Amino acid sequence: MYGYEALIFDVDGTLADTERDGHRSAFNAAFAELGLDWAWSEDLYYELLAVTGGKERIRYYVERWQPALPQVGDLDGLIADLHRCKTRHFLEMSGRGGIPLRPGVMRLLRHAHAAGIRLAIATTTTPENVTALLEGSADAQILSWLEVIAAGDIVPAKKPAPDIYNLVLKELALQAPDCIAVEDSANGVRSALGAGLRSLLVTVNDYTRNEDFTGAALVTDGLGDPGRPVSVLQGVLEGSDHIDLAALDAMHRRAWAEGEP
Ligand code: XBP
Ligand code: MG
Repeated sequence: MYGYEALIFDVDGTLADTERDGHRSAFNAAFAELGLDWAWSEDLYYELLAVTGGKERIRYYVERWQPALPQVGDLDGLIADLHRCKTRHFLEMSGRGGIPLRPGVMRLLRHAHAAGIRLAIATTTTPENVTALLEGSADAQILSWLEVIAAGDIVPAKKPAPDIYNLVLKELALQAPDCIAVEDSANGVRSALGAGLRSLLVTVNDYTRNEDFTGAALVTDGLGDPGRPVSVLQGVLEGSDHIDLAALDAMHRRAWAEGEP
């Protein structure tokens, strides 16, 4: 029926707008709880998003904005404590449904599952965050549809390294031409392309809209819905005015046809 067998979704920024009011708020709550006068504004957090992984992001912040801190002892321990605290805050927020899925996500997941398209997650975030987000904001049965949830520290190198997508392909026992990746950020694009996933949809958000998506097959402002057409920022949208299984099939065929000698 379709020329692809699996959809591989990123989480933060793709399934839901988790960063500005989710993760950023959780980081700030952790800083306050541990007695630090750090506060990540929306603008500062935009700069910090250049680094994926919450622990890595804290370390980047310390190195750039709190250079005197490492002299006061166990920095690794402090980062670990802060991140555990931050994750607890994020789980409380997302687990109670505080972070809704983006428009079209439930529709696309349901239709893909019904059509026998295999589903997987490739994310930098902590695995528990994925479970809490989907249980809190969607049909918890989605978790049973996801064959693979590859998340966080399960790989040695986080996005933009390709490790997490290579792991998902291995776990699915599929090749890159069998799959479509859905991302939101330049780091995610580089990770997917690095794993050979040419068939790559990017649904931008406020934080990522102006990033470089060179190599992505299609860039839109979201998945849209029937009666809620998407804006196309890069590439060609065929077969529909929003992202559905047929539009993804047209994108997939074009992505792999263009690459042929
Ligand atoms: C986004 C990330 C994550 C989150 C924070 O992941 O880089 O680090 O910002 O989550 P993706 P953690 O876009 O790949 O879903 O603090 O758990 O890392
Ligand atoms: Mg993302």
